[in-house]
Amino acid sequence: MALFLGACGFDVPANDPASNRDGGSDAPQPGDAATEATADAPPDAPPDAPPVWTDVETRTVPCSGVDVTSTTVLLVGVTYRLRGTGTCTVNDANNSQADPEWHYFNLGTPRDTESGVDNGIAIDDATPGASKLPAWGAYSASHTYTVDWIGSGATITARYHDSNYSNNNGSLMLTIQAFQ
Ligand SMILES: [Ca+2]
Ligand SMILES: [Ca+2]
Repeated sequence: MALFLGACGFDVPANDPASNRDGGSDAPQPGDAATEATADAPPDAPPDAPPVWTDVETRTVPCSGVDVTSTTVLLVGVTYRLRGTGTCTVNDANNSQADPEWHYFNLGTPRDTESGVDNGIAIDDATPGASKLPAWGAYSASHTYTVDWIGSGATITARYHDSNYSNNNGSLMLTIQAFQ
């Protein structure tokens, strides 16, 4: 057992002068204490504020289908949150309303898609189609949705997807949140 511990550095021959300076586990040494003081905050320093989800950029996303590119660069591999909210008009003939994922909710059962297009705010996807990212989730009467989004070391571009932009009015809101 002693040989094993010695190999691991927890036991030092009594005649080794090094044991008087460092490596002894039974008594604090000045070198150890200094290292710990550097690594840890002083006892009387105020604690760091815990990180919280913080809005870093909020942009208007017109339902006319124009691209909106963030000024924020989302760091690669870092998890952010995107919050989409608001309502706009996606058919001015029947006043069908839309939010970041759903539409028609003011006229009947909320619809996810229309004419083969998944209506809603898409990120980094310029082409309306049968699916998009993100999927903002189940219908919410508050019209507010939050999803995680992993940064790719670049800005993000939002675009409202619809099968027919000619009868749209208004805009939605997109907020980028960072845990900081
Ligand atoms: Ca439309
Ligand atoms: Ca949808």
